[in-house]
Amino acid sequence: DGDDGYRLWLKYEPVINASVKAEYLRFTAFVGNASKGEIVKSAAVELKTGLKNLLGKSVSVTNSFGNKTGGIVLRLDASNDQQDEGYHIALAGGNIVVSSKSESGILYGTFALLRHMQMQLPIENLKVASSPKVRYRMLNHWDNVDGTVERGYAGSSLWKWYELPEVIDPRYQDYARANASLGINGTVLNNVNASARFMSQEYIVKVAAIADVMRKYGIKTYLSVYFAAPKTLGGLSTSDPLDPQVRAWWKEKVAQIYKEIPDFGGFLVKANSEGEPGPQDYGRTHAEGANMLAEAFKPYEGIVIWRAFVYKADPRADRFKAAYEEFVPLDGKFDPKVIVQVKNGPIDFQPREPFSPLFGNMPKTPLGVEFQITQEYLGFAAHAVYEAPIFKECLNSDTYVNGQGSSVARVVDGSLHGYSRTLMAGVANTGSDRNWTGHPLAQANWYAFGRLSWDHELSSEQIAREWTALTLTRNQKAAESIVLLMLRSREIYVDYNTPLGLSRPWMGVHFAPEPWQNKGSRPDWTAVYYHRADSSGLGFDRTASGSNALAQYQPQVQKQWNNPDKTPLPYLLWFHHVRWDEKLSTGRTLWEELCTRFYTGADSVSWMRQQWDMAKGSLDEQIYASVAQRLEVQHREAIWWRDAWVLYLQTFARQTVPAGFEPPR
Ligand code: GCW
Repeated sequence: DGDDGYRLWLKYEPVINASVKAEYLRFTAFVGNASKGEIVKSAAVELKTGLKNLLGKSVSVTNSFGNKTGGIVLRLDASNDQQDEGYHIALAGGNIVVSSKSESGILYGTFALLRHMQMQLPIENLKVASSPKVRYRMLNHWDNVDGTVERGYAGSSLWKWYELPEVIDPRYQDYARANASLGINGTVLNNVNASARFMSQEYIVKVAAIADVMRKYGIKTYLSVYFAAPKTLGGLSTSDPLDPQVRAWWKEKVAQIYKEIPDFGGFLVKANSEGEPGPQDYGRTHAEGANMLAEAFKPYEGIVIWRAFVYKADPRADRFKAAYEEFVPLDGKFDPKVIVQVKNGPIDFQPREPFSPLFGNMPKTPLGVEFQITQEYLGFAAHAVYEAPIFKECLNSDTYVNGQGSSVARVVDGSLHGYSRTLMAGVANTGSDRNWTGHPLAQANWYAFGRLSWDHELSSEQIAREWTALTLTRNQKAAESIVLLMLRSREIYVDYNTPLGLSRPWMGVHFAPEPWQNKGSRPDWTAVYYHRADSSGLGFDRTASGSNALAQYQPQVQKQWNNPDKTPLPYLLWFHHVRWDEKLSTGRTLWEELCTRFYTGADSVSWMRQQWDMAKGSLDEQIYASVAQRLEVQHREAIWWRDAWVLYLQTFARQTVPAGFEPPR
């Protein structure tokens, strides 16, 4: 029977390495679990299932293991030197001992042990100590009440609102397992373009039913809120955050939620952004809006996550600068329960962006990072783009706010400014498709996000290797060629899609190339706003002679990017308007370099197809075929992108395609 991808990286396939198997069998006499807690219980069940499949052995779970040896012991241990959710795995007294201060830590340690076994790694000298670097590690679902998913490409929503709360789809639990196995501890169930309906009692009990499942896996449930709900749902005449009645409404609302969901995680808010209501509708600031909600959470553990994704419909403004301009002046004004959630880049999840200049510039406000796992600008579920390099590129960027070494990662993990509430969020790519993510390789992006939210120091390559081994194949050669494909996939995509720092050549559904698009309902919703092609050249001047967005960065960062001759090519057109005939560091002119990227990018998709084919025979046939076919789509569309750009830019550059490249069709 074929593998339909449902089991993700938790396949628990039989261990085939005989000596490793023999070693593992020495520790499968029992699973010892002295705790009555439901999260540890989930860990024990997971071990039982895992060992049964990995080793073909039924293992019993016991509460009284006394001096028994030859088992796996799950132990709560208050003196553990790891953080609350951290864990130790060690060989001790003839057992494998997974210990933590918390139940969640035990669950994470258990999954780490199972991962180790799935990878058939030796157990002798096993000694792991691990703690999460970030406290709130969460998925954001852009799922709507009607079951659609905004920017979702893997079917419809996982949440079946019309059946809840009575019907509990078993898939909720598998979703929770998959997330917990990566260390994800929070999920926002609904779209940030939020329906007020989620604040109704009818929906709160539905949400509570999902939260009951999540809780057993250490995952807290959150909701996105519609800021104008007091008016639209509560019947008040205003939603002004300084109005006492509005404040009372939210307090009651939060209390009502906690009655049903005692461990409710909190709210995520998109306010005064892309038409959503917010405090500015009443002349109030983002801080005043956020603090009102924070006040409602005072009696509880929950938090308020306030998004910084804002920009104005002003044709003369530079959208790049908007979030910084609105939020930096508010630094120090937010309630301690508020985290401001910042997209990795200043614009909007482009295939490549410089890091957002907000990072580092709000030292008194915890800043979380928001990555987009779903491939809105990365070819939907048809193109293979491994995203770990995108996430890492942002996290590794140096903001220089406290001198060299002030990476975005250190802002986000709190070590730079001493935030204790730290957050990494990923916009989910999951849906009702049997394999969760549509494109089989997109599972790796969910996996990579989760692993990095636990430990941002893991490398893209290490994560790709791990995921490939767990999910696709244990054949060394096949794995090598897949990992190489994955690691190069992002640069290839950028080359045929938005090379040299171009951005947003598409509008509307974000599917097709439309660099010529110059009319939209807003001036900043056109493609030409972003790439600025004209007869002299291409690119957005963000130096002092242009929008001067560069001034939002520290001088050392400005130095990297303010001189067009020295700006690394991947960022060139983000910051400079470059003449078509300008010679670049490659020895080619801008026009020649663009053509080279578009053509080699599109050609490289054939290379990807070859890489994939090398793994044929070492993979499940169904998955092999699904990816092979998607790569065919990708190849066709890469050529489409190439030709659209080249033909369009040619009308400005008025030059032919360099020798050696066939003319566009
Ligand atoms: O990228 C844009 C998307 C919108 C999204 C918005 C946001 C949820 O095109 O679909 O809305 O970003 O992040 O709020």
